[in-house]
Amino acid sequence: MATRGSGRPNCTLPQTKICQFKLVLLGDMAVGKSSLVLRFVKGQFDEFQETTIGAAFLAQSVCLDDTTVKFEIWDTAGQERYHSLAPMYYRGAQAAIVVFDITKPETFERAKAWVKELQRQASPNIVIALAGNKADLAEKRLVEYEEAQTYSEDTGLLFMETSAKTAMNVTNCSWPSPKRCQKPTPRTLHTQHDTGA
Ligand SMILES: Nc1nc2c(ncn2[C@@H]2O[C@H](COP(=O)(O)OP(=O)(O)OP(=O)(O)O)[C@@H](O)[C@H]2O)c(=O)[nH]1
Ligand SMILES: [Mg+2]
Repeated sequence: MATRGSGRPNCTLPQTKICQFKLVLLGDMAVGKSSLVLRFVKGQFDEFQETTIGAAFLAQSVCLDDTTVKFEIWDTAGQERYHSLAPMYYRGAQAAIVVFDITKPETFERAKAWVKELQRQASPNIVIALAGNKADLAEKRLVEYEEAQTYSEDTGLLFMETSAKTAMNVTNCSWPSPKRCQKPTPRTLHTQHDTGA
């Protein structure tokens, strides 16, 4: 979810382009979706992160070279009773991060179901990334890295193991961003001069 190495959360240089980027997080309950967002947006981690009700919206601007990328992040609720709301959040999204917990195989199966749903119902251009979260709990691992990587390769997903707790692959990695995505994605791309911003 974090940006590439050149990303800077606080832009000090004049930026020439602004790019809005809608990102949605999906996955079973308690896999760490909100924790990944909290780590990305605020650089924090909470051992007692509360379950999400419905969905939460967060925004984060990041500078990538000469572009200010405005991430619009929809952090959805993993509880089954909120499943029917999900299309509202992934509709129009340029990227989705489907999260599972490497210590809970059933969450990996749930992640596969989310990937199928996205591939059937989301925008055909959506970039899907799979995140095997809680990588810090290596001693409790029940989903092997290779298994998730092979599945991702076969299904055409980006794959990464993460830890919201240690910030592994959250703050300096190649999560989906307009530059990472091969497909043409930005919903709006214009100069500050154009907008008067
Ligand atoms: N050890 C460890 N714990 C984590 C990690 N990420 C999240 N947690 C913990 O896992 C629990 C659930 O995290 P959340 O971020 O609330 O999970 P969620 O996917 O948003 O859950 P819902 O909102 O119910 O769908 C919390 O107690 C977190 O502190 C991680 O990378 N490592
Ligand atoms: Mg949550």
